[in-house]
Amino acid sequence: MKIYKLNQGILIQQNQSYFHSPKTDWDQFIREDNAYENAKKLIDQLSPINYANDLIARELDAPMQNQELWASGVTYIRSKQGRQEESEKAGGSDFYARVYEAERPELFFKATRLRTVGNLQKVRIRKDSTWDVPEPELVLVISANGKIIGYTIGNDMSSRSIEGENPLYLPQAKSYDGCAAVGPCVYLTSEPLAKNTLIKLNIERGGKSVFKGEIEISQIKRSFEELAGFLFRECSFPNGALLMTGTGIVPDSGFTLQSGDVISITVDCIGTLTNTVA
Ligand code: DO4
Ligand code: MG
Repeated sequence: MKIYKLNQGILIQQNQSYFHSPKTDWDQFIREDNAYENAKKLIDQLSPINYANDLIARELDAPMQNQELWASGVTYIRSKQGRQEESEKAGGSDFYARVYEAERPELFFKATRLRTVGNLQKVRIRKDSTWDVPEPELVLVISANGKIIGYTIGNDMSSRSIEGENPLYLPQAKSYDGCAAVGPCVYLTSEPLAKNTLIKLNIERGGKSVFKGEIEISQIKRSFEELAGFLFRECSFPNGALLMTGTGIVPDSGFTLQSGDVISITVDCIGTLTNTVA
């Protein structure tokens, strides 16, 4: 089942049918452990609509209201390698190897709703950065009690020049206006995702693909429950939280994003998140 956050209320998609609930509050919906069962109950009270595409075109919002967006780091071997390369000169590379193996994962605060955009909106590159990449990531949608209730797609926009200069600059490399995109919807499920679920990235420039990559979520070093468990250890989230699970796709060092690039991230069971670089 897929849930789209609208400017007012939500749209529920079950198979090919859509149901509109204009009064459902996003925070109230996301904070509940039984969001999936609640969505099913809502469907029982509603009639299918035939204007879903129109609603999505006019009203679609990022699937986030008063949730904080957090992110996990160095959860795939490719991220560890990319980070070790970029920080070699600064002498920071050892930290990435250590965090990859450590019991405690790297978790960092990414953004509030203010700095996050939804599907088809513009992500940004910092003006003081010279080397920039998107990070295509599966995002856990977590209830107030710490239960994973669903999944969405995220883009953890990252400045490799700033992070590579000194790992202590991570918050500046990662958090700025337009630094994150999430959407287009939340895939609500009571089952774990299939291990062979693919995260696919395509970057187009002037109508031509300039980078393509894909990774299976089975390649992640840690379980999703472990990441969510660490996040909720000492932080409370009364409206639930979103947690990016890390990137397994890092373009080679010759690649940097440019204004006008179109970034599309696809996870088949969720959809495609598309954003243009401002
Ligand atoms: O260690 C820095 C950030 C890592 C990250 O964002 C990722 O692995 O996805
Ligand atoms: Mg990342």
